[in-house]
Amino acid sequence: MGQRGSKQPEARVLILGLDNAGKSTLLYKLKYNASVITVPTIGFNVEMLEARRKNGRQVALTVWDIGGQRNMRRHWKGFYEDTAALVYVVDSSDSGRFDEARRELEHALRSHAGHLPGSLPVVVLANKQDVNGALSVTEITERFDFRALCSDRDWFVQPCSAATGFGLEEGFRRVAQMMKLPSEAGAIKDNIKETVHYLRAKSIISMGL
Ligand code: G3D
Ligand code: MG
Repeated sequence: MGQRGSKQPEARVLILGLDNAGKSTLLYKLKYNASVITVPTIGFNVEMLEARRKNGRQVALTVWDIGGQRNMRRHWKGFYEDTAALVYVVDSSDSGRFDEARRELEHALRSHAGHLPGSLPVVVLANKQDVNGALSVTEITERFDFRALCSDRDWFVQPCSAATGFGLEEGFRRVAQMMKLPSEAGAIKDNIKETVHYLRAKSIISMGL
């Protein structure tokens, strides 16, 4: 494998989901093990995380958390390239928005313009499990009918709570295990530059948290 063989593998992970699903809260809980006060993400947040693969090797994940408001969703496709796994966050306590959440996931997986590759693994994070009345993984799996939605992809539904941290590491370990690593090391960094360039061109700026 030459010199690059010893380099820690890198991969890009995309977090999508409706606004208020808990995407930013879980990203910062994982990164800093801290509960942060979030504001709706205008644009995106990006952080590096580490996760372990089945073979014991660490993988460096560049995790993109994209704003989920209605007017941001049309920009989701600007982030699809070179993504190794999709994390789709659902607010398990807000069943009134399940249809909308399912529709947006379906659109991301199936839309013709710039769709995600058919082999891309999907990990659904059934977030806010700490909330009274939150639906279980079984109920959510039925309501979303992931079997039909994800068809031939590898997919998995992980219960979690960004508030307590429960299930988050398991979820990302699953992500690291399911993804196929890009063959070229360093490709991710180039891709960040390209994406930032795309967003600048479209005048989408990151307000961060
Ligand atoms: P988003 O990035 O998907 O838009 P945020 O969502 O991370 O901004 O979270 C939206 C709201 O949900 C925040 O509350 C946040 O604290 C809350 N939240 C996120 N995850 C959980 C969780 O697991 N459990 C509970 N109980 N709340 C969660 P506010 O009140 O600041 O709007
Ligand atoms: Mg956010």
